[in-house]
Amino acid sequence: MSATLTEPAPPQATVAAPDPTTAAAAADRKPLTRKEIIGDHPTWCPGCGDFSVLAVYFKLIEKRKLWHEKIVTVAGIGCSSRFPYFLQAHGAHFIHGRALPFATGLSLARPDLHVFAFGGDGDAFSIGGNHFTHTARKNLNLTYVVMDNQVYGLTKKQTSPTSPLGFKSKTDLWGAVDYPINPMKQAIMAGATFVARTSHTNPAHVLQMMEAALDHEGFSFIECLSECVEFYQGAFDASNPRKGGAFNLVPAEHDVTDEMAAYRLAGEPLPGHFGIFYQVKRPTKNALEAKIIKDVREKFKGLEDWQILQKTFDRMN
Ligand SMILES: Cc1ncc(C[n+]2csc(CCOP(=O)(O)OP(=O)(O)O)c2C)c(N)n1
Ligand code: SF4
Ligand SMILES: [Mg+2]
Repeated sequence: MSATLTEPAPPQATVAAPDPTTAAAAADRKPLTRKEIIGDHPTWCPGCGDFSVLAVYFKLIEKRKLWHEKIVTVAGIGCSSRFPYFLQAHGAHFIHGRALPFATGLSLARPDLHVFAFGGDGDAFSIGGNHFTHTARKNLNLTYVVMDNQVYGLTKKQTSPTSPLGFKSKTDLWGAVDYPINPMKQAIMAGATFVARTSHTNPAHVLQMMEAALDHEGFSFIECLSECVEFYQGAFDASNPRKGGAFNLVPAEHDVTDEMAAYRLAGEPLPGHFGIFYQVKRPTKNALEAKIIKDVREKFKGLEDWQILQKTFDRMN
């Protein structure tokens, strides 16, 4: 079958608007305040860990002067995935498990933006498990924060892929029998180039991890323990000093480029350690694809993109 492309209509003449993103304009511009970016009133249960993550995201936007035209916030489906509703900003509450493919398209099409994806353990590792692996290995330039509560919260307590063995839920009345996924191991093994762990109980640390993720070029993954007070209360008490637990930082001597060392940290039982487990540099899919596009345009100088595409279709006939 052959495809025939027709010449697109010439672009309409537009009046150039002043570019608010130039360095000079940016220096004068005030950061967005929480008041300016807060959207719908969060509908989470009182005490839900997700409140803390949202508050930190507001802080990040303000602190790092992330203006509306510079970021997009996307999510799948779940309590945690309601995130984009609670922001007055560009974003999408997408299909269950599909936040990452949506974010991938955005990241590739608009390399000038920073794309943040938020979601839950079910969204990320059940229905979206396949997408997680491939987004990580492709090293897309975006940040993914998984608010892990070890349960399906929105649908009222089913076993999630991170629920521990023995966890009693509406789908495992006698206790979970399936061995849980370890998100940190999963991310390292899949090829993520930035892998960090934090907890909603320590907002300053969440902010630190989000800033480091923002500064990382490539796929940055943060597992944020976020308690579901309704359906899995006390799940992370062992890591909460206010509940007698311990919030241990990754040891200073840990080498973040050592994959095996990161894997060992990831294998520790609760409370484990918090911080950046793994961080390496590898070319992003964004950069690799941009180079292919540039080279092809140079090779076919004088042709429009659609003509290059037509030529390719014709050759494949
Ligand atoms: C295709 C599809 N299957 C199932 C559902 C029902 N569903 C909605 S959210 C969810 C799981 C949510 O769990 P998680 O991602 O851990 O988010 P949480 O609510 O815990 O934050 C499920 C199974 C759906 N919306 N779409
Ligand atoms: S059900 Fe759980 S995860 Fe959902 S809003 Fe309530 S406390 Fe948070
Ligand atoms: Mg969950």
